[in-house]
Amino acid sequence: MPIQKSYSLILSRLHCYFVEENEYDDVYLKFNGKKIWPDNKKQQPVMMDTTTELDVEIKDISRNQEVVIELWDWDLLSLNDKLGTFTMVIDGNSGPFSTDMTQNKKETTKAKYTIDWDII
Ligand SMILES: [Ca+2]
Ligand SMILES: [Ca+2]
Repeated sequence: MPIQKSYSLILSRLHCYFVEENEYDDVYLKFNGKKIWPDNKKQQPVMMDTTTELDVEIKDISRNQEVVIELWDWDLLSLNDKLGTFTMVIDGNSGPFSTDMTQNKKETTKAKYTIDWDII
């Protein structure tokens, strides 16, 4: 991959292998303290063994910059729970890539997710 000044990180798919709650999690993604997905609603329900298309672009990422994406579960009657984080680094290799979620063990015991991503 040619060396560029900055890159865009594309989140393409979210795989759910195990949900935290019964039947489904109401998930959304955050980056730098802001919700970045889904666009037009608070959360997206996902069930076990499913893949959800993402189509998120995060611009102006530099080489070797650590990008930490948070996966949250929305709750109606209690505080939302941070299920875990995906840590990605653009290291000069070409994608596509897959990154497993690091579980937030304070609030999560079951959730297992992976994100597919790429660089442009
Ligand atoms: Ca929930
Ligand atoms: Ca909660």
